[in-house]
Amino acid sequence: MTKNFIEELKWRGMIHDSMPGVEEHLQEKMRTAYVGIDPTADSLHIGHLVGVMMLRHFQKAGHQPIALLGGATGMIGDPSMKSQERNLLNEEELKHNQTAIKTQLSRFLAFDSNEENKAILVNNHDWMKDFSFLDFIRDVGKHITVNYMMAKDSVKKRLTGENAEGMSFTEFSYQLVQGYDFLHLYKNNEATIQMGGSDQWGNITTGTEMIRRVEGGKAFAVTCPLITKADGTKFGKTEGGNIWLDAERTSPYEFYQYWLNTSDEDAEKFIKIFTFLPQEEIDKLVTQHKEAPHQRQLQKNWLKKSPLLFTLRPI
Ligand code: 545
Repeated sequence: MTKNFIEELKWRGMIHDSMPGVEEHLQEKMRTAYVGIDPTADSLHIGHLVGVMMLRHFQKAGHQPIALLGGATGMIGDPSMKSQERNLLNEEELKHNQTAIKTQLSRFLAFDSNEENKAILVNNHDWMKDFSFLDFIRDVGKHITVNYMMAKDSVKKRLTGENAEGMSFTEFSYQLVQGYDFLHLYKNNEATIQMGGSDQWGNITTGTEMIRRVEGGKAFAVTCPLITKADGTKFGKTEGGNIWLDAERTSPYEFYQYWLNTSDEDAEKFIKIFTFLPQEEIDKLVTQHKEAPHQRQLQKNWLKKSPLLFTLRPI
């Protein structure tokens, strides 16, 4: 393939973990990978963007990206790294959120192009809605032990330990549905890679395990780090709340200010994650910036070149 997708993400600081062999797997031919997004809100915030940027890089490297909208998983609620049970979303909230997220994703990924590796949008509700409970616990549940499920970091502290909060069967079963998604996309779209933030490693590996046990197939997990700021405050959040991609929630002015006020250290990190500028151009911008940091050229410059600007137009 044109260039090494993993190498490109590595120097950008976008790889937290990846399964051995994925680089060779990607060099052999065009591959298909997916990232899932649950419609738990009616807008993405910039913390969710890294998964989308990974899909964009994946496509630029000549591979086929799939974005999965979690119409079914959004009805359950992902317990990964969450310290307590979430409230279930009602049907109209889910419908509303799905429409909004779909619109936002279409700004970053061209789902309607006629390229060979055009981006595809799928919704796991489409294949889960016909699955009866009996068929699911028989045909999917049989392949994964409860021991395996409980061993996941993503749910462990909720189930074991002295102050374990406990977890509903609903949330506990979530990883089986996400795991089945991967199996479904492996069988129907030849998807052999699932990507996501580091919080998704447990859910993704339940899928690679299902693919191994049911199909005897090899599939891979690639995760990106959850973005942190040098001063330890949470990325994408201000005292006013999240930095949303929806201009009705975060005004273009606030959005621009957030990036402008990024520290020099963070700007050097974010320019690699949120733009597609090549390494030599980024190195040049960083060197210039270091000569006159007070001009904030790095902060001003990279925003102009970032696909983030697509989102400044109100929806
Ligand atoms: C569902 C079914 C699949 C595969 C994945 C999923 C979704 C996954 C999950 N992902 C997170 C998410 O956040 C809510 C978005 C609000 C609009 O919950 N189980 O949907 C985040 N994801 C992006 C990154 C993430 C993750 O969308 O993976 O780590 C945040 O950076 O938390 O078959």
